[in-house]
Amino acid sequence: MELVHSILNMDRRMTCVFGTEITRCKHQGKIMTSVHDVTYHLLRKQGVTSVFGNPGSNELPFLRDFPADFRYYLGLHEGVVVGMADGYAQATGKPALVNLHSAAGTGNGMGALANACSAHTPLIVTAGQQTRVMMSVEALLTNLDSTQLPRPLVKWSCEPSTAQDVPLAMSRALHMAVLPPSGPVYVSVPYDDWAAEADPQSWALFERQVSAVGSFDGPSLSRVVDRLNAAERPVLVLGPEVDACRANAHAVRLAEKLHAPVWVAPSAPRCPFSTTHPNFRGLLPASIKGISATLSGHDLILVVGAPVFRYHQYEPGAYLPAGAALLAITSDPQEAARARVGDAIVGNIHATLQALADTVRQSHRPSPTPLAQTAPAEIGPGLLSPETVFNVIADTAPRDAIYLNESTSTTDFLWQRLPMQEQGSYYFAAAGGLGFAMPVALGVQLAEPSRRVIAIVGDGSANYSITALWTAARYKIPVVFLILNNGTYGALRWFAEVLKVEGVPELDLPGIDFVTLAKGYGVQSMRATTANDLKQALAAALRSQTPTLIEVPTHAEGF
Ligand code: TZD
Ligand code: CA
Repeated sequence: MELVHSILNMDRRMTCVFGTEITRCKHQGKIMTSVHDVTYHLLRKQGVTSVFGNPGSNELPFLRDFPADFRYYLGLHEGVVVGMADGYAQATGKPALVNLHSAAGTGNGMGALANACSAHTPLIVTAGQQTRVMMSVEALLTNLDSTQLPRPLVKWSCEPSTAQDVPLAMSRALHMAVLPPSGPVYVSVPYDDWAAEADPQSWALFERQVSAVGSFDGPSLSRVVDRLNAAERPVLVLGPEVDACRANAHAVRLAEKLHAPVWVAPSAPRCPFSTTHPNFRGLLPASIKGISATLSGHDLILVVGAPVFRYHQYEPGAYLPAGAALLAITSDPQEAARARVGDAIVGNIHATLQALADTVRQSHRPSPTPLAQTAPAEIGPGLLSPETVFNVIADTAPRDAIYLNESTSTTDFLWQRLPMQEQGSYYFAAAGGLGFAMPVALGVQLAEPSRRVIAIVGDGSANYSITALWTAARYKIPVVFLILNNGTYGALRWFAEVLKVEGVPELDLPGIDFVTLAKGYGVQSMRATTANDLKQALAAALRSQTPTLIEVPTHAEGF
């Protein structure tokens, strides 16, 4: 009696929020609300109505009667699925939902999950599990040790112990993904759970708000402000979190008040500071020695929203230049704790940058002089140089274009030549995993329909997620894919020189025709062999409402 009463109670509450769905359940002769319906309603109320997925039998019960106000984006490989969701979540700043097939689908998505984990992307990755009674005999498609499988690339993972716990697990996942430091989480759901009857009190989850506050208290802020005011030659090093939390304008104010030069932290996954601002200096090199050489002469290095530091190539040296102190501000306690040098403060980047920009004293030292303009590249006979390609892009793309970079050997040219002035203008794989740019471009374009997204991708990288082309065509996502085809794994040739390694087999990839591949997946495509061809093709692609692939044969400079 008690139970019936509370179900009816829930029914009344749910009728007002569920509308037609609950009515349909009643027509089938029973008053019940399923875990399925409660979970969709939770997602709806929390603002998550896009699902990025690739289904199998374990996932079909979750996808049953897919609600009309939700959107499902199909990726043909899980690297594309997770990448799309990563781009969507990064560009919206909101969590995105992924649905993968059991262990195999999760495994296929894990390269992309490594990038999302390093980028602190709030992703809720769900995977269908075998039905509960068949899990113990390890029937086909059982996800063994499901909560261990995605670790350490997720902050939290769970397989609810009862069907009634699924909405709570999903609610917890939504909040965990977003709370700082944000990041991916994983929920494995046995497929028979979706049809089970929901806990009558599930409605209490629908509108829960869970948030973290955290700006500096007065004394902590004063200590940082005093150090900045006392410094004679301060420098700012800005990381991806500044762009992710949309604090770009506060970073500009801080740099302008301090008259400080600004470097972008190494291996940058995002662009936190306008590359045309007079204080902008460039992208820091990714080696210990290179960073201390570049920052030498400064007495205080303020790092905001980046680890100290995301090194790549090993070139030993002093971790800091002589006479320099370092102070880092990050939202990630792990980043703060693992740095080898300097002090660190864990806090909210947006609030902190705002407070610092409001509070530091206006400096009277000379402000940094703008960098000299990069000379246009010489256009000689033969294959185009990457420098020319970037000049053409800079001349042709709109001011607020969004760039995805996965042309690994030309990253320095990109940073020197492409103007990136707006928040959210640049994305690069935060863990260095290839297969990033093409799917992430799709997610970013879905999130930013009024801006143009240009994915600049090497011929090697393009193959890891080539099926993103089909998804682009299927949903008419008008990304421009620019494939720089130098016929080789250029970055590995460069690295072989750094490591003094000779005789490595198979670094070249001759004979891939991207124009034909694109056509096969339903994407319009062309090959551009001169600067003029490229300009025409890019301008036409940017006018188009559908995706375009432009293949540009380039020479592999220096290899
Ligand atoms: N596999 C994955 C998933 N991620 C990786 N980073 C690599 C392999 C190793 N790798 C790099 O780090 S760069 C690179 C590889 C294979 C070459 C990429 O070649 P490309 O670009 O044609 O895309 P460049 O400009 O020729 O280097
Ligand atoms: Ca290449």
